[in-house]
Amino acid sequence: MTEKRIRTVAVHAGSAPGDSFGALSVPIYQASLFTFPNAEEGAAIHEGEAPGYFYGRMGNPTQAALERSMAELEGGEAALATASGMAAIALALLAVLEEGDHLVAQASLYTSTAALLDEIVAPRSVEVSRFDGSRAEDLEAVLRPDTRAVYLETPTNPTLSVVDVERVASIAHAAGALVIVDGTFATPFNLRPLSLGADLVVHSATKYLGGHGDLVAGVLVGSQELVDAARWRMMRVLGPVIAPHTAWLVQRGLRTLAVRMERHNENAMRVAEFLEAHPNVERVHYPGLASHPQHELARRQMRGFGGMIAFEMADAQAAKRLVDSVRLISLAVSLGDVASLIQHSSSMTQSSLTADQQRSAGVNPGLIRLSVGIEDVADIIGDLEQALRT
Ligand code: LCS
Repeated sequence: MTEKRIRTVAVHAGSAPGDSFGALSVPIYQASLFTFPNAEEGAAIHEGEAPGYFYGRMGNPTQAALERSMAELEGGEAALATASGMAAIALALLAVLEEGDHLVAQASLYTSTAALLDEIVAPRSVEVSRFDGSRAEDLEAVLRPDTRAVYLETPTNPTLSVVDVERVASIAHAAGALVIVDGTFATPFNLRPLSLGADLVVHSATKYLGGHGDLVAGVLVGSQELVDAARWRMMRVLGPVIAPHTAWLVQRGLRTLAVRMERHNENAMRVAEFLEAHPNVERVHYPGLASHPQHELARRQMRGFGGMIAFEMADAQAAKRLVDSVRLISLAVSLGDVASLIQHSSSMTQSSLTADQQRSAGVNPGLIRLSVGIEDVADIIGDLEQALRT
């Protein structure tokens, strides 16, 4: 997809169901059920042999508009919107894995995803092996004949490590394994994992896709076959459906995804450069900086480097003092909001990890995660400058 195309797709994708009085914005179908003209048609809709809807857990026209948008933005055949990002991840994994399968997962993952693997997936007879996602060359050694899937996140939460999706996909496919990528930090504006060979992309739409900190949602995108498995085998029995109004809010967020991401990318680059030059900051993790270990890969693989930065202060005390001193930037978890957000990782999003787990995930006591918003970058830098003086 060319530059021009993705900006246009973001604005127009998924619009225009034919019978909505010409409304340019997709209507919110606040309906849990849909009537049938007759028994034969009702049966055909249930069998998936005729287009249409029957019950809100299995789909809704507003949800379908969002799903068409995300499929087009990611370049996938189909999508399934869900009640949260964790629901999308869980449905994707459960749709793909069978008892007795082997799963290879990146060592460093968002904490709740890691907990899903350790506490829900592994105890149900799926063996989980880990590999360092920044070293694609290590993957081959952990793959086995029974490896069903490789699960990745890029860039990673919170340390912004970058995975070579194309290389991982070619190694995984050669061994007969599928590749699932959490693209939350990048969004389809900055990275399109399916075009690099991934089989499924999952997102927390709570973040950049919605973009305004006013909803919780998720989405998975991939082949019709995999998305059908997630919807008909997993959504049907587990039920984490997206509400019609939430689907509408995400769809509205997508309309401005390209302009927001351009500003997030630009602002974060400037903020990362400012932080890297500051004497009180020990280290900055941002894929756009030449000092990032996978900078060249990120340049090759991503349209922009994203709005997320991690940086290290001398210790937990200095980090806490900084997050307590910002005025414009909000002290909060989550990310991808139009407003800038900051958090102290080891005592917040990564607090459920043991000290050892934090260390091996690169979450040092002084680590701060900054979600750079779309405000005037001079004001963001000004706020950090005054907070770093305290
Ligand atoms: N994937 C990534 C990369 C995430 O960062 C999150 C949430 C999820 C999935 C889960 O999505 P949710 O169910 O929340 O929509 N990350 C959060 C974080 O870093 N702080 O608060 C939530």
